[in-house]
Amino acid sequence: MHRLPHPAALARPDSLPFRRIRAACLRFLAGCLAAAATGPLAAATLSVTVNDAAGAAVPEAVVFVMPASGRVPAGPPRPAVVEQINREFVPFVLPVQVGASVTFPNRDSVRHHVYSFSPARVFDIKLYTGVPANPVVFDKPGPVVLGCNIHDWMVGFVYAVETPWFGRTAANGATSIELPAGDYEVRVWHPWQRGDIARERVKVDAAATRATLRIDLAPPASAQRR
Ligand SMILES: [Cu+2]
Repeated sequence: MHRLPHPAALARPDSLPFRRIRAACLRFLAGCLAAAATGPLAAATLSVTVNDAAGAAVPEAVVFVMPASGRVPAGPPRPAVVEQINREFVPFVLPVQVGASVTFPNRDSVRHHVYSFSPARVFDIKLYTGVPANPVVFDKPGPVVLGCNIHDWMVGFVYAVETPWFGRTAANGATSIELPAGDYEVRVWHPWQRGDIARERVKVDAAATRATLRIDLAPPASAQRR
């Protein structure tokens, strides 16, 4: 037999109705705090499109964003991977934050010998299959050209940037970067670009912000990838 709670029970702090009301109030307060957070440091999305001089989409461009304040948040860079698949580097271009570890797993049945002579990072992973024991740490900013001693046509790039906010353009020339609202300079790097890095100042607000940058490309004669 069910009994209704005595009216006095409703007023007790540990009664079920009271706990429900308290929980609803706490949810409301949490919502208010979240709404108050949409100030200058709210998360925002910056969508960047990269075109060439003829207006065509440029895939595999590195887009990175430097804060006008010069301050980037502390924290460990994300580790990354450059695979070797069908005797090619995948991805062709990899952006990383300075200090990031990159592993170079060989997914082929043949051996590769990955190396770089670039000033930003000289290294050499001698003939290997599978996953090398030690990652390579990219501790200086700038471009690093990857090659393979066995397969002359294999070429790839790691580009180390001094910011955690970066992306690589997809086939449509676009990438999106999540970052706090604020003032930034957007920069674009591509291995085939002519001239200096493309730059543009943008103000990113809580709504989606868009920027389109144009770069001049000069693909090398050997750009025909296998
Ligand atoms: Cu190789």
